[in-house]
Amino acid sequence: MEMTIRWYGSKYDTVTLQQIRQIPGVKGVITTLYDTQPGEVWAQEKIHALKEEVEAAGLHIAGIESVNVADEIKYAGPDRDRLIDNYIETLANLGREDIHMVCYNFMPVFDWTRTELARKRPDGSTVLAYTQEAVDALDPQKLFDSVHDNSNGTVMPGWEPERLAHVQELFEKYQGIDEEKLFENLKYFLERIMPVCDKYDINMAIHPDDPAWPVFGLPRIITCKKNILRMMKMVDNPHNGVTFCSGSYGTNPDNDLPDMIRSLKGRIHFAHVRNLQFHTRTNFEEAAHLSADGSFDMYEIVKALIDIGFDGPIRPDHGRMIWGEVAMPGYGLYDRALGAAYINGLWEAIDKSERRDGARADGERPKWAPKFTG
Ligand code: DNO
Repeated sequence: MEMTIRWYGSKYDTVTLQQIRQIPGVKGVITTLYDTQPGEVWAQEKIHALKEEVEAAGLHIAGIESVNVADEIKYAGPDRDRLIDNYIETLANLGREDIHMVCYNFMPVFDWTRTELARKRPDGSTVLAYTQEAVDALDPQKLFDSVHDNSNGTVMPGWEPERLAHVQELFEKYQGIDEEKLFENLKYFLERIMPVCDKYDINMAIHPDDPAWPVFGLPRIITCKKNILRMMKMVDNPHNGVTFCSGSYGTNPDNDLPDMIRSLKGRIHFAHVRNLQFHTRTNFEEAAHLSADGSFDMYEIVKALIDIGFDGPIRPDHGRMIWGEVAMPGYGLYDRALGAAYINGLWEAIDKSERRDGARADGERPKWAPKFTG
């Protein structure tokens, strides 16, 4: 695996590349052209400039999150072929710049959904949280307004004001789109983009729907093992893969995360690792990455990734807001840096003990030889 941090670009992120560079083990960033709208072609020069900026800070681009898919592709509107052509051109431009992993999602209208952006925890940190009751009581426009007003002056990914100014119209376009239709439209999209992915060796990594069930009556399909395996089979190309996001699939406690990881061997191209704390099935908040702080056994999640030989980019996911930081909710520096350190620690411990248990006779220890770097 390669440990990475998500970075939104110098115009949008409160965290700098220089800060990221000092997180132990991080050489790669996961980034995007945050000022492009879904459906627009990403010019190669713009991608190149972003790459140069990242490299000048001693880092590299380990992948893109996200190249967003236009709603019109998801609901199969009359303009979808032109929009898919644009997507293909963007992928080719990324490939030409030697970028080989693209995270995207196929959620209608809204990307990830949280109902609170700063729920206070007993230790004084604040976290993103979700209750179904709040979603059921809200109309979508209000939810958008509250996300917009509480993002500490940042724009939350997937909640772009330009697009969501038309929430009502968007909802109308999805009338008649059920799960089966959405699957069909995803298949159509993937079949059209696979040739360019093959040509430039681009791993597409679909992000799960978060939460992993329909919200506001809109269908959601990337929610569980059965559906994700269906998606892998329906376009059976190794470039058609997934972002394994523990915090998103984990919103449904019936999803056995280590088992899902094992069933996706070879098709996980990107991993988001984070923990949740459940109060009830439909009331949860985002915890620190540490197992003891939340509901998940993070050791088992990391172990499953190691067991399947996962070697793609991985990143800590949403962090708590701690130590007085003011940043995009979920995307501050401090708690994500702690998350990266914790995941690195789990990884090293599991990886080494598995290799050694397999390779060494009882009682034998490798020679202790601290390295001198000169
Ligand atoms: C939220 C993110 C999502 C994710 C997209 C991928 O923090 O995990 O916005 O990036 O769904 O397209």
